[in-house]
This record gives sequence, C-alpha cells and structure tokens, in this order.
Amino acid sequence: MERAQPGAAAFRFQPKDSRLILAHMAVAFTAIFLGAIAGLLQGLVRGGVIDLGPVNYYQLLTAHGVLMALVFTTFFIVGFLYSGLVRTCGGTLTDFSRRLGWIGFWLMTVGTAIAAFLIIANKATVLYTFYAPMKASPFFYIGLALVVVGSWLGAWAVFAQYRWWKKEHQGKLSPLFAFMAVATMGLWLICTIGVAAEVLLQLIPWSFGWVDTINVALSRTLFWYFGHPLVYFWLMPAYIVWYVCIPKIIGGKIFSDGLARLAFIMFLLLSTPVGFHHQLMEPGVASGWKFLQVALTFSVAIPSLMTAFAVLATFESAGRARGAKGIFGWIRMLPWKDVRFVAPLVGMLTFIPGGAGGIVNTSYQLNQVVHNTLWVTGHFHLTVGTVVILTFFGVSYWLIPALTGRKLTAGLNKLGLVQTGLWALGMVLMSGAMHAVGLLGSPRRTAFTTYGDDPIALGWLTYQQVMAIGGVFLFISAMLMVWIVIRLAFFAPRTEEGVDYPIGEVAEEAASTPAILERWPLWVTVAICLILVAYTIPIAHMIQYSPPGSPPFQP
Ligand code: HAS
Ligand code: CU
Repeated sequence: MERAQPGAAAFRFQPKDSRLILAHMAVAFTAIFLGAIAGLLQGLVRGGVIDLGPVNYYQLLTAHGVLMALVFTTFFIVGFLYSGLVRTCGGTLTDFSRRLGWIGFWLMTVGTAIAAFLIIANKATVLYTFYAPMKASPFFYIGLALVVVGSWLGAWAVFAQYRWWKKEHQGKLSPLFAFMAVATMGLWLICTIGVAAEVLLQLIPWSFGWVDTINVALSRTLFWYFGHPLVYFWLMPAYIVWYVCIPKIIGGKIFSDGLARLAFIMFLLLSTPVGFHHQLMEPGVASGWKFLQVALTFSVAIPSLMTAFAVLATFESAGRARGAKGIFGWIRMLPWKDVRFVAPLVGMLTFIPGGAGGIVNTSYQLNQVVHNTLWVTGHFHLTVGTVVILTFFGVSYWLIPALTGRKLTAGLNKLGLVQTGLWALGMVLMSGAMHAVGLLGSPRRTAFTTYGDDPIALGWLTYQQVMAIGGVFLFISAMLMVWIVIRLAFFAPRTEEGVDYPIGEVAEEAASTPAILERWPLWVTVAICLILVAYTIPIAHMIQYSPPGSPPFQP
C-alpha cells in the first residue's frame, strides 16, 4: 500500500488543539508533583528514617500509586496520542474529535478530583489496585469510573480522527502513529470492560451496603483482566515514541513499518488473556488455566523482543549511514547530548533487566519466591517507573515546546540530562535494593516494622534505607522535571519558525506493509476469541463454586 509521508519537521499546532493537549499535560504533571511528594514521604517511612505519626503509610501509598500509575499515565497518554494524530492526520483535530476530547477531559478530571479528595480524607485507603475486601467510600469507585468513562471518549476521539483521515485518503496506508494510537485505544476499550464490570457490578453495590458480601476471587480476576493490559496501555505509547519519533531524533529511518504494525497487533491480541500471571498464588483457579495464561504471557514478550531488535537496527543503520566503522562504531554516532534521545534511551536500557524480571515473575515456580515481596515493587518501578516514564519525560522535552511555540534551550537540555541521570541513579539504588530485599523475603505493601526485632527482618533494614536514599534522588529528579516543564510551558524563549515534532520516515529498503494488518474487525475478533478461551471457564467456576462472599473491611 502507498505510504503517507510525515511532512516537514517544523510544525505548528493550532491554539484550539494545543489547549486541549496542554490541559491533559497540566493534570499529568500536577499528578507527578503530588505523587512524588507522597512517594518521598512513604519511602522515608518505609525506610524507618522518619515517623509521620498520624499520617497513615497506606494512605500515602494509595495516593502515590493512584496519582502516578493511574492519573499521570492516562492523562499523558491521551494528550500525547491527540498530539500525534494532529501531527500525522490532517494538522488539526476534527471538531467532533476535539469536542469528544474536551468532554472526556472534564469527566476524567472531575473523577480524579473526587478520588483524590477521598484518599486525602482517608476514606479510600485501598492502594491503587483497590482489592476487595478492603473497602473504600463508594464515591472513590465512582470517581475512578468517571476517569475510565472519560478515557473511553478519548478513545473514540482517536478512532474518529483516524476514520476521518482514512476517508480523506482512500486506499492509502494510515500513518504509523495513527495506526498505533488506534491499536492502543482498542486494547484500552477491550480491557477496561473488566474493571468497569468489577466496579459497577461488585464494588459499588457492596460499598453502598446494597449487598452484604463480595466474591473476592471474581473481583480480583476482573481486576487483572484489566490490570495486565493496563501495563501495555502504558508501554505501547512509549513504543510509539521508540518506533516513530526516535528514528527522526537520531537522524535515522524507521526500520520496518510492517514489523512495527505487527508488534502492535500482537499486543492487541495477547495483552488481555494473561491476567492470571498476577494470580498464580491464588486459590480458586485450576492450574491448567494458569498454565495457559502463562504460556500466553511468554508469547506477549515476543513483540517486545521484536521491538528491541527493530530499535537497535534503527540505531545501527543511522550510525552507519553517517559513516560509522567497525562493529560498534555506530554507538558513538548517536546524539548523546540530546535529552530527547537520552531520556528514552535510558528507558530502553532499563527494559533489559526490567523485562527479564517480568519473565522471572511469570515463571510459575519463581513467582512463588517473589510474589508479594518487594521484588515485584522493584519490577514495576523499572518498567512503568523508568522505561515508560523516562520515555514520556523525553517526549515532554519536545512536545511542550511544540505546543507552546517555545524553545528547548541548551540550558534546559543540559538540565534535562541531569534530571535523567538523577532518575537513573535513584532507580538503580531504589529498585536494585527492592529486588535484592525481595529475594530475602521482605513483603511489599507493608509499613515499617521490625517484626518484634526478628533477626531476618532486621537484615532487611539496610536495604530499606538504600531504598529511601534512592527515593530522595527520584524525588529531586521529579521536582526538576516539573520545574523544567513549567519553564518550557511559560518562560522559555518563543520561536517563530515552529518546533520540531519528530516523526520518522520509513527506510526505503523496507518491504511494503501487508494490508491485512489494518483489518481491525479481524484482529478484534481474534482478540475476543482468545479472551473467551482463556477466561470463560475459570470465571464460570468462580461464580458457580464461590465460597461465601466477604463482608467489607475498612482499613
Ligand atoms: Fe510486569 C507485575 C510479568 C512487563 C508493570 N508488572 C507487574 C506490576 C506492574 C507491572 C505495575 O508474570 C505489579 C502489579 C501489582 O501491583 O501487583 N511484566 C511481566 C512480563 C513482562 C512485564 C512477562 N510489567 C511489564 C511492563 C510493565 C509492567 C512493560 C509496565 C509498563 N509483571 C509480570 C508478572 C507480575 C508483574 C508475572 C506479577 C508478579 C506478582 O507475583 O505479583 C514482559 O512484557 C516483559 C517483556 C520485555 C522484554 C524486554 C525487551 C527489551 C527491550 C529494550 C531493548 C533495549 C534497547 C536499547 C534496544 C522481553 C524492548 C539498546 C541500546 C543500546 C545503545 C545498546
Ligand atoms: Cu502483568
């Protein structure tokens, strides 16, 4: 199929589009600001460094998890996807998409405000996974439901823009960014059905007291039906950056358009029927179903390995095109002083241990060692907390200027490199110590305690202090990031010629893209079939043979 070319690099957003996208960024970075404060405090409490007295550790932990993992990511991703659609599909959002976008934004913002208020009021101290039978105020769940419904409107805004472009360009292959945005939002629509069912059918009636008990196994299963694809909803936009934007930043080409689309189709198919890898240690699921979902989890690592290959190939060919010699000469040719490259690169490198840790987690026998320990906390601070977030920070360094018509000055670029370095250092300390002490048995989701001076637990203390020190570096880095974003939004010098919004071109020698990759009804059908195979019988069993449900517990 014929490819659409990305057009000139310097790009100007229309104010009506940039307002919508900047609104999402504003909430996202407010969430980082507040979430980082909660993270610092809870890290110091957990390390035994400070004692906050009446402020509950679990309350801070809930605030940190909800703000960072749910609020920051969702707002950033929705805003970022809009920006790429504007850039690659027509230069402005259609009025219809923009209107949907604003309604979605306000629903999400009101929902976030309600949830945040209840966390502060200590009426929703249930952590970001809100496992039953811990009970929050029903309005906390309603707040979260509003965030999800708002994000659905965001998904439809993305689909509408894509369809409009396809109509205007009959017979042309969609821009790669738009294709990937549609896959990401398609996955999001499929997986949020699980959490919507949990919240609407189980948690809300039970926390209002309309029903006395809740089926805990079912609620956790519905949660993880959503919770695993959730992590790919975070990862896929980062992969969009790696596949589409980074090649342009390093002066290279997209290695293969078809491979990139195939990887995203694989995520669409394989991300959802794998939630049991979070429930391997739970009763009530027959081992055969766990086995099936573990096998599918190993399969969903494949598109990540394909991504590693494609990104490295892009790096190498960019370097060679500039005359690099020898096996590794191309490494020196990469733009090591450009934070737009270095921040995502540190994210990529982090995924090598982070992804390996994920493979450990999903290996059933090894999961018995690491489950519910700080190892898992270490794992997701590498993945979402570094791979994804450093990629998003890398985006912010050019996206905010592109939206405001300002310049990333040499000074801010340098500060960005410092910010990235501090994040990497903090994470090596914090996540490294978490992995190590997790193997020694230290549990996650637990406030500071010495277990009556138990000798084993005393052996964990040093690691927990290292975690706290790493947390301090991460906090400084987060504050620096917020400050840079404020500079970029309001104070950096204006530029007249437009700002580079990097979108790569596909390498000339890449094979043409098979049209079947864009047959969405086919892929959505396959995805639903896989989900039905993986989940129908275990869920039927959970309902049929459920033990007496649980009454609520208010932490
Ligand atoms: Fe995970 C728990 C398994 C990936 C996030 N995960 C979590 C939780 C979170 C999370 C938040 O099976 C905790 C949930 C909770 O609160 O309980 N995870 C996996 C597996 C993968 C994986 C198999 N996780 C992620 C990603 C996340 C994320 C991505 C967020 C964005 N995870 C688990 C399991 C658990 C779990 C169990 C439950 C544990 C338990 O017991 O509770 C895989 O997708 C990983 C595949 C990745 C790779 C790496 C490819 C490498 C790349 C980088 C290449 C580098 C380059 C740079 C190119 C195979 C792509 C080179 C440059 C040069 C210059 C040389
Ligand atoms: Cu998972």
